[in-house]
Amino acid sequence: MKIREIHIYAQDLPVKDGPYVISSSTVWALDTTLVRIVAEDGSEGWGETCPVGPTYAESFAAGARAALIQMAPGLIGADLWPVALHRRMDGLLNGHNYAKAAIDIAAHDLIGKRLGVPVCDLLGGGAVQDVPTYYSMGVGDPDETARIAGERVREGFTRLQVKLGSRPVEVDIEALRKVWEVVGGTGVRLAADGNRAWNTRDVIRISRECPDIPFVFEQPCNSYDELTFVRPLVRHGIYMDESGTSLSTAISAAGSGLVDGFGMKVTRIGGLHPMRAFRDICAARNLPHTCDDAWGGDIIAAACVHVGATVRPDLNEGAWIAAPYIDGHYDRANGIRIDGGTIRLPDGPGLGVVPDRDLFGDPVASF
Ligand code: 0XW
Ligand code: MG
Repeated sequence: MKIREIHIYAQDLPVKDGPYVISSSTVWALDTTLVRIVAEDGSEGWGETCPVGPTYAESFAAGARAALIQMAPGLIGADLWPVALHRRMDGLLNGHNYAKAAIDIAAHDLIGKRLGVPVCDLLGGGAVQDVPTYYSMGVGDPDETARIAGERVREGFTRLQVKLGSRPVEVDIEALRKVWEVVGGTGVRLAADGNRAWNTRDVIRISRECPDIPFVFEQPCNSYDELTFVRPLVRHGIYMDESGTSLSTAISAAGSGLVDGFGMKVTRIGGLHPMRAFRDICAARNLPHTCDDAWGGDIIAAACVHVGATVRPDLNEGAWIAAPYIDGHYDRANGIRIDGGTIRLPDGPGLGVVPDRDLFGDPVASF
């Protein structure tokens, strides 16, 4: 199975009821990049990558397209199987996982469609049909955040993420308290996501002032080193998100006991093939993790849900998708939707979604 053509598309995704606010960005619309790969026999697969603005991670939309355009000519004629494909991509460009992920996802979709098997089976086999997800509440007024938290728990979400940071730490503590007043005792799991914003002083303070709230910190500080400093000084678990920039970093964090789990992004780690290895490393160390991406439409959502279906259930912190913030679907019939706190694994081979290509207009580049 070899690549015959690669087409790259750009698509605007306005944020429904925007903006979505996190400590590192306030976003009203996202600029997503889609990839369509055509194999020698004419079969097709789709990939996607969508950084949530230019400041969340070391990635941005135009960078994704530039990296794809850099690699694409050298990928024509390349083998689609992931081991060979990743070696080829690494031989064409150093780093830029988030762009390579779009090719990796398209290759998995194409191979699955061609073999007639869902992507979760290519990743070792799905364990569930209904994949858990979680709800992420943007940085906002503490009372409003608590109100939304209660609503989501009533809808069936079993995990919530509260976005915090980039404001007085007292307000963050107030938000955590108010959320817990509403959802404490429901069994819901809580992540306090600072998205790199806090300094070590504030992380220590939050932990000391909230000993009764069983949240986990998610990426509280900016760097791997800061997480190392703060680790022995807090009572709460720590999950790594933005600092987990590669399989190598994740191995170090898991192997040294730096973290209690991960918020992992399929595109940040380079796609479904490295995500599979990450999943198995976490299982070997009993570390819970999510299978998310930063943003994106039905293609990236389907990729997250397929890998999310293969995670050991007791370690599965959910597949986060941007669907609640997006109007419409690329695939009107089989688009990925949340229902009562879980996401049904799509039927059909490959990713189980087939985008309506007319939505995207002409490719920005074709090879
Ligand atoms: C909640 N997410 C998965 C989506 C936003 O892009 C941020 C991200 C996170 O956990 O940091
Ligand atoms: Mg996070």
